[in-house]
Amino acid sequence: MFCIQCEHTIRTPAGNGCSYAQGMCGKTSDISDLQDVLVYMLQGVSAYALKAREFNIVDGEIDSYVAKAFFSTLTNVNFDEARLIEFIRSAQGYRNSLKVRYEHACMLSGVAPEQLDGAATWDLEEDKAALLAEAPNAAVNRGLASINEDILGLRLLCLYGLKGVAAYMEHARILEQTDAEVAAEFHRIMALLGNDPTEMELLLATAMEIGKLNYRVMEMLDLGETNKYGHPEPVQVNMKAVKGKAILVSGHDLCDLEMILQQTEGKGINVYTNGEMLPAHGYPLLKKYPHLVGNFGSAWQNQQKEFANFPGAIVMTSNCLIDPNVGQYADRLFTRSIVGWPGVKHIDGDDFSAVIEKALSLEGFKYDEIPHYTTTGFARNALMAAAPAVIDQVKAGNIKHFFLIGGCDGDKAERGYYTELAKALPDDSLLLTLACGKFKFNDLEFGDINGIPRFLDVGQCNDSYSAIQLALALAEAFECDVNELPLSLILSWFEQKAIAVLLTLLSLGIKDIRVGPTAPAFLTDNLLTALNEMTGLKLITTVEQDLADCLSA
Ligand code: FS2
Ligand code: SF4
Repeated sequence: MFCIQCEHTIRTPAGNGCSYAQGMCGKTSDISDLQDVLVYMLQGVSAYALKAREFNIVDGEIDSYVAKAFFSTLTNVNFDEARLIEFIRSAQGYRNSLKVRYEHACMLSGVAPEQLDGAATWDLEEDKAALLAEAPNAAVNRGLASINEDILGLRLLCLYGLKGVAAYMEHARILEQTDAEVAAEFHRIMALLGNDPTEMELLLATAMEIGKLNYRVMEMLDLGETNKYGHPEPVQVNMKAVKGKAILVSGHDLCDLEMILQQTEGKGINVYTNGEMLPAHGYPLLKKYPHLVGNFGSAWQNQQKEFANFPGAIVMTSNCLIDPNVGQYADRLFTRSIVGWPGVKHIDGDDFSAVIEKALSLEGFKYDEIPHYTTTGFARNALMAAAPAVIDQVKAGNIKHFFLIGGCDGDKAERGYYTELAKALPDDSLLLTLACGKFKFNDLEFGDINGIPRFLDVGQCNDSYSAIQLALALAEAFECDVNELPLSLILSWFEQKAIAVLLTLLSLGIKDIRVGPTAPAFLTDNLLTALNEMTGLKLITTVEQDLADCLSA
């Protein structure tokens, strides 16, 4: 195995990457190798999806399938061999189907079909041993002997960024948002990466194209969520337990939460959000359910302790899942969609009765805890509604700086930086946040500036789209470039969605972003220097230093 896609990756003086029997996330070498085979096979599907488009052959089912299957290879998503083998099997079938249709169209048009190579020609036996035997040919560091590490690093920046895009495409698809042009661009980049490009300029340009593609996908996702559930409104969310039977819903998919809320109505079960599901409380058509009682727990890295203490059923609708056997709650855990863990019950379709039965069979919370609240719901519309007042306060000199501190959470001690930074922000600044990194400080009190809350939770990681809209609106109001605003972006990364969002921000020309707690291990020193020169991207240092630099910029 060789995997280097997340911030947890093993770093040694001899080199970076999880390459032993098991990754830091708990992924076995077999799972890692099967994921490599799947990704390479999907690149072959994309190569033929692209050729087929030359004859206007567009298969929406296959377009959606490629993004969904690719999503299953993100960090902390799918650890189930059988599911991955099934994904590979289907991918091969789809690739063959597109190839036949493409060649038939060529024949009808009297042109010779192009002979593709690499993943597009891969014929695999479908048993596990045969698939694993092919894994070295699919490994993300294949051909390393013939390229330098900077090229590999850029390929991986693109591959991992595109994984994040795929995840958002799948989230958008569930909300009935698909787009054939987006799918075509996605296939183009998938196929390109499957051909192991070696030119640095091409790869850098591709990274920016991935960022732009992701911006479009986040826009689709925003549309899907707001069309279906309304525009989020600021809301206080109780973070303490309420007496009674309970279901905990984690991950990003609002549709799953809605179905669970509908199916538990009148059954005496309280529903809680966890992790990235917290912003769901702001959506009018979700917060109307009185039995959506609050948020339980914090970010993914704490789930083994927090889920073990949750006396009800737990549903993982998407990332981040970690080993449920450690906390011994696997028997009351349910996975959805692309998520999988061997032995954990997977819910296909729309029937959550198994979850409800499990919740009813468990004790639930015995007592009400003293409530403690956080606020969420400052997504696009709420921010835009607040923008005129914010602009007035900026003009009056009462708001002097905006900080966006967001991204992924994780368990490294260095991440305490983000808590300390939030605490150290000057009183005349606003703190916007998003994604699960907010749990580092969203239980703190930040007060307000003449009625404008200083702490603004914009939403999930994909709601970076809303934060970008606010930045653009402020730049327009002050007739300046976004980079001239008193705005500092200080991000925390862990997994591939964060890479996609970072590429989006860079592709929009946003400069001087700080990222931490450590540099992505797949980026070499040369690449970090190049990105710094191009965009001002830099690593976090100390709270005091970074704050001083941000405020003096
Ligand atoms: Fe947090 Fe994990 Fe949102 Fe990331 S729940 S680190 O995948 O997607 O952010
Ligand atoms: Fe290692 Fe992260 Fe890959 Fe897991 S996902 S094997 S922790 S690099």
